[in-house]
Amino acid sequence: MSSLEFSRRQFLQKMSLMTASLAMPSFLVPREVKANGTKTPDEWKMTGCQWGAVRAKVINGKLAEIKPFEFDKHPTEMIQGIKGILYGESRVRYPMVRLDWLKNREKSDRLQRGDNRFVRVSWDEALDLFYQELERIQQNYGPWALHTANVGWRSSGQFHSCGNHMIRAIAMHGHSVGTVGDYSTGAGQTILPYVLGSTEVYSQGTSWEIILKETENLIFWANDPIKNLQVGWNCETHEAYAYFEQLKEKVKNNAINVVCVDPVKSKTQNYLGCDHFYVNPQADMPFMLAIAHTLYTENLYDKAFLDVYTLGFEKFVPYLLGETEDKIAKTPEWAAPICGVSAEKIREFARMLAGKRTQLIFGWAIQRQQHGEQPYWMGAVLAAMLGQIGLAGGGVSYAHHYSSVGVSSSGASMPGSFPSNLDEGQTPKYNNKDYQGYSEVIPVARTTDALLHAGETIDYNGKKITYAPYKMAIFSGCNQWSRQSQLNKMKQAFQKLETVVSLNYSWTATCRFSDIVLPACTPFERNDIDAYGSYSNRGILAMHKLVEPMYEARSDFEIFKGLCERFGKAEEYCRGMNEMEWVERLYRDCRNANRGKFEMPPFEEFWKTGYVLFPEGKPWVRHADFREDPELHALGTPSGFIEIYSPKIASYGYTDCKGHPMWFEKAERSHGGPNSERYPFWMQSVHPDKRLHSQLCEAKNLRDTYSVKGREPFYMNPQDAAKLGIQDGDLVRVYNERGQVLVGAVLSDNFPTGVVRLQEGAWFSPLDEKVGSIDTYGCPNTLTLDIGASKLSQATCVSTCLINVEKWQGEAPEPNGFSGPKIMERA
Ligand SMILES: Nc1nc2c(c(=O)[nH]1)N[C@H]1C(S)=C(S)[C@@H](COP(=O)(O)OP(=O)(O)OC[C@H]3O[C@@H](n4cnc5c(=O)[nH]c(N)nc54)[C@H](O)[C@@H]3O)O[C@H]1N2
Ligand SMILES: Nc1nc2c(c(=O)[nH]1)N[C@H]1C(S)=C(S)[C@@H](COP(=O)(O)OP(=O)(O)OC[C@H]3O[C@@H](n4cnc5c(=O)[nH]c(N)nc54)[C@H](O)[C@@H]3O)O[C@H]1N2
Ligand SMILES: [Mo]
Repeated sequence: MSSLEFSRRQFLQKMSLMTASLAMPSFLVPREVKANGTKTPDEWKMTGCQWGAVRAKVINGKLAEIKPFEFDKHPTEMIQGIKGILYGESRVRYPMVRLDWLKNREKSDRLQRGDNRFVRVSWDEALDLFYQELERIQQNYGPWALHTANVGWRSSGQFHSCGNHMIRAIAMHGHSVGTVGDYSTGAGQTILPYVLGSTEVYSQGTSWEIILKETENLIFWANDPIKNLQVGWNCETHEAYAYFEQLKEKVKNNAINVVCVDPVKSKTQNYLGCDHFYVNPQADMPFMLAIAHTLYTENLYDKAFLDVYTLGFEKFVPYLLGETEDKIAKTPEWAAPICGVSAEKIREFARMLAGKRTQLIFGWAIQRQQHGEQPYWMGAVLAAMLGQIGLAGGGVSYAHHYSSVGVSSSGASMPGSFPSNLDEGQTPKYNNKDYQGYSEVIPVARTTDALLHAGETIDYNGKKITYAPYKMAIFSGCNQWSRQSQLNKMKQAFQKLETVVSLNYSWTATCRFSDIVLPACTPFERNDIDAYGSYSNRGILAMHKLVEPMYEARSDFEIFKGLCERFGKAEEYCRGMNEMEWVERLYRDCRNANRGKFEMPPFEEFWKTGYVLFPEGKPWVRHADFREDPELHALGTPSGFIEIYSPKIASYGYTDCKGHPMWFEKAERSHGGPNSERYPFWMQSVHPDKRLHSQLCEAKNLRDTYSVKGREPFYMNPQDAAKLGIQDGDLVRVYNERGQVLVGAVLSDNFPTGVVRLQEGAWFSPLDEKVGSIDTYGCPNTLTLDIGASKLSQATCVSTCLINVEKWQGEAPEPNGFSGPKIMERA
């Protein structure tokens, strides 16, 4: 029997189990049921989002109930936030224009931006204003003056994916300044192509079946998959959780050694009941170097592997032994005071790694710090020294916490998307490509610096970038005033902007700090199609419109079509097709692509059923082909081998990222590091447990389950709290020289002393528009540091952040972020 047949059979068994144990899919419920007076079959619609596929009950045009799709055995509570988004107070209801901007346009008083005073205008007026601004910018300045900001986590759905609509429509009009990189993995995705030949962070990883079977030491390094697998880039299946159940069982039976290397006892560590290995924040590098030192000096490393598969180990060893400039041997004794782990424990850890089949699995927060490239590079070096890269259940991964990576791929083709680029032969209305010496792109995390240091040139990944002094910016599918660090600095930077346009369905801080705000639909107010499973390619999902667009909301497609109409390019933009024609086209193209491999029903049937599921793929080992034949399957690095030393990076001559992985001190670091006397706590701003970044923060029904006195929870160690007279549930002020937030204390032993947590994505809610005013809900980026990780990646450094905390005294201002704009009469 071929393995494909085998997996098909498994799949069928799985499906029959599923239908036996769960309620029948509603479209199969016979008509008679209706007569019994129970649920009307067509009340339940199928849709999905990054939090999973759902069935939704709609009564009289209103969403009444949400339940997970039967295939999803590990749904997340987040889906209950859908109602909170649709019907919450934060909806953008109408096109809105900032009071003073409406009066004075580009000459408006920009100090008022963020005071949240807006005037309601008609759609026609809003789109005319938007269009006139594009004209003004292209005519008076040129492409360098317009910034089309990098799209963020938008909503899933292949047709309506809003960033594509913005990018294509703006490109129909003229050129602009874009971005490179992303906030998630800026440092990792830049360094790893030099080291392992691909970004690794967005790659399929060794299948969980194989890890469960072969791995003896499973190390979750700076990683919290149980928390982070709740969401996916496309509609999430949550299949990976089934393997975590098995893993938990194995841990219980002592059949595997699982260790979480993390300052904090994570949700994953608590769930698995596995070992927790504490390391000081931002101090993984000294720990890792000392492990390498031990492996080397105790002869526990795989010389043969290094010889055959890697380059440059001999250039790295002198640094390890203290034979280079710094004259410091990277011994466990050297590392211990920095990383907070005793020399003996470091040695034990190194010996443990070397003794068995070891799989290292890194999360991403560890590279969202200053010099964030180093621990990733060093992770590959450690794995190379252990010699197990490409073996079943061994080696290194940088993605198993993300979008069900490790669930093997069905191999089916997934639907394409609405194009973000112009079609062949299409040209913009203004085809001016003269950037006047400014760069066409900026590293995404440097958008604030670009405004404040316009005209300056910086290093970036072997190139030079000259910041364009852009005058107008457009944001869609991202929440710039949530994701970017050091928001008080951004308040200053935004004063340089003449015009800011935002599209959203919720009135985020980004809307508040804009001039023109356009109400977009939620994904629950339009029809779409999505991939089910971002890496597993498990199936294809119909996203049925649940309710009609509320208030005056329009889909991004309709909004940008309306914009393109104003310069005669609407037909070109939409290729003459409407929403359902596009959805059907994307399905049909996908069906054709799968012909002969996977049969798919005709569109009408798919749309009625709501989904197509594909059988599981074959388990797979990452880098196995490279191990088998390193010449035939050479890596994408300059040499084709794993580069422990990179001649290319060394040739850039950067002081903060050199030819091999190294320890660099941070601008600020807790536990005795720089600035820790003044600000004794390291603040981590990890990804939220019950949100997707800032999405769902506005869903009050969900927010009420975790907020403290209406504020974002601030997690800290009980002893630290006791010393400061802080009790669980107290309001506290958290501050540093960059800002201050008002949040609610939650005391927990999961947090060691000196470590606190404020989750990413808490809505920025400054008391007023002035620089420095207190944030009344608690966005961590009010406090984080806005510097580039290094000259190599220029990535975000949100994890390099120290703060202080005190109990709040007296009256507290109400949280002001969720209630939309202050609606004014036209001045
Ligand atoms: N302190 C700190 N900061 C961080 C991080 C951290 O760890 N710590 N992490 C960083 C990371 S990894 C990331 S990925 C970023 C995330 O940053 P973002 O990607 O900006 O985060 P989201 O909150 O998902 O923002 C998406 C926005 O798109 C809107 N939206 C959704 N669907 C649609 C649509 O169909 N049309 C339109 N027009 N709008 C839509 C949503 O309402 C939401 O406001 O944050 C970064 N910032
Ligand atoms: N629920 C939920 N899941 C998500 C998201 C979400 O918003 N909500 N966002 C998705 C996105 S866009 C991304 S980018 C990923 C983010 O994925 P990650 O960046 O991997 O996730 P985080 O939760 O920020 O951090 C993971 C762990 O790293 C630890 N850590 C932080 N700093 C250090 C350090 O210096 N050393 C060590 N050893 N450990 C450290 C933290 O304590 C935490 O347990 O998550 C994805 N999944
Ligand atoms: Mo991310």
